[in-house]
Amino acid sequence: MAKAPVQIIMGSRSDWPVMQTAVKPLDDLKVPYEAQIVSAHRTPDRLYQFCKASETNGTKVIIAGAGGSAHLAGMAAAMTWIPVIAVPIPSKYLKGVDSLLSMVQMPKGVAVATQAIGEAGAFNAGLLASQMLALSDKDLQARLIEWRAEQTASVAEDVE
Ligand code: RP5
Repeated sequence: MAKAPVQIIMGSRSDWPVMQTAVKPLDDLKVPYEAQIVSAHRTPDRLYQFCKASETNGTKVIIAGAGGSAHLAGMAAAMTWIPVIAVPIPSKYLKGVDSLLSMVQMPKGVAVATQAIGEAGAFNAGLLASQMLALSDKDLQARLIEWRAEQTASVAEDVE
């Protein structure tokens, strides 16, 4: 069955409050997505099935959010040629620096597009996914250009 072009995965339901922020730009830009829990260490078989299926089911980009020793994005990127955008989830003790370093320090040969820690990173992940799809979708490209113009127009010059 054909899937939405943007597939959002996260290691735990506890990641959803942060990962929901990725949905905002996707909704604004009318980009279809689906979200589910896939854990690299708790549900490795689910991750394998998800990655293998992604190569033939219409998935265009994967957004992966995880916290702690966050191997979800790297493992996903290792198992599919579909591009993977990573969102480091803030963690209890190390505040997401552990998640960030786990994601951003990928060894040469498997690419992961790591974003900032937390909500800003999740939002930008949705935005980046939209920009990637806009390369081959003129209507989305137009919506993206308009969205950027509105953002620019919303920034006041005055401090008060
Ligand atoms: C990671 O462990 C998840 O991505 C989550 O950020 C973290 C904690 O998970 P829970 O203990 O809240 O399920 O796998």
